Amino acid sequence: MARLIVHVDMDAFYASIEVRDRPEVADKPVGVIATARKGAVMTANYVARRFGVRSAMPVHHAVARCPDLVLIPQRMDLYRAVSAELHEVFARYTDVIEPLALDEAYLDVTGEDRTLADAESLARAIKADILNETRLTASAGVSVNKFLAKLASGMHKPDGLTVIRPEEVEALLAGLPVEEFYGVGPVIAGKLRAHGVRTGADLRAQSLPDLHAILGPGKLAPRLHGLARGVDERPVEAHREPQTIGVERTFDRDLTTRQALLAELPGITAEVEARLSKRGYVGRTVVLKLRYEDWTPVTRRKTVDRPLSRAEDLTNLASSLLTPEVLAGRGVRLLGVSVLNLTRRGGGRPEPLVPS
Ligand code: TTP
Ligand code: MG
Repeated sequence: MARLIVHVDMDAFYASIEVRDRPEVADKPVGVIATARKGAVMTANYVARRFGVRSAMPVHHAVARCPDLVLIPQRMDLYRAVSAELHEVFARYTDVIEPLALDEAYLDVTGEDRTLADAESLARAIKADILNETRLTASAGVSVNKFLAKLASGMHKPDGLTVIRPEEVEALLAGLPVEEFYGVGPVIAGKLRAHGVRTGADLRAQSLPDLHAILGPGKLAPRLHGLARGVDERPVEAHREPQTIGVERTFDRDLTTRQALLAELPGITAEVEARLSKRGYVGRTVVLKLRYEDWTPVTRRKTVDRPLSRAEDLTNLASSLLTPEVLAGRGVRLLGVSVLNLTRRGGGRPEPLVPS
């Protein structure tokens, strides 16, 4: 039975929600920003994208490109709530849902006697439900594996519905830059390009030993050898374990003393404890994260022998990481504590499907 995968990705997610709730900006370029003064644009609506405004662009660059840009501070709780509504829709169509982000998920809709055309109909129905219930548009991609489904969902944004059929794969991948293949970041792309491998067609021309020679002995060579042929066996993982659970707090002003930062820690770690407990995890590594006044991040971590989850323990560890050397005499805009190396607490409740 061939697998049938749908990838759903909301269009300009945060910005679309803000525009939905403010009809007066519907035709204007809109960017959503973090509340910190010197943040970057989190995302922009498609009107703003025509001016070149992009996610992660510093606000002043965005405004230079698009002087009429309407800047709206983020409302993360609202985006989480909308994400939960999306997951209610998904759950009507399949139990096998892998969230990738608040606005993005893979759905495995494989079924006895089901064809790609059936999966396309399901994707159309999912998009219609989402539009009815949230007044937002999604783009969906439908194909026989995760790589191709995700590629498809990005092909006709916004409000796209794209099917990639096995017979179309070779022609479609031939012209694709290597960066677009799953797992190829800037470093890997550099290695490939240094060997003249720039496109999907170049990639497909490499034998597995060729790829091993370029990329080393690991799993990457066989993975790319498969992807170049449209093969991707990764399952849709409905209960993927979270890598990290944590809380960050952005301040309205710079905190300049260690004392002031220490005073913020208990509130943050109490929330981390609540999140760990709700999701049923404990962890062995505590990460302290700061952003200085210019938004440069710095992190420090410590791993202990026995898993932790209590706020008091997290506060103690985080305090010990908050050294004068880390503070460097600078103002701090953001403070965060997260826990990694997570394991399930004995008898903990299962992981919810919606990421937090
Ligand atoms: P994306 O799905 O990457 O982007 P998008 O939904 O805004 O636009 P589209 O999918 O139509 O291209 O990310 C989802 C949300 O995640 C996005 O609305 C805002 C947030 N986000 C950031 O905060 N910072 C980032 O750098 C990116 C890429 C996204
Ligand atoms: Mg999106």
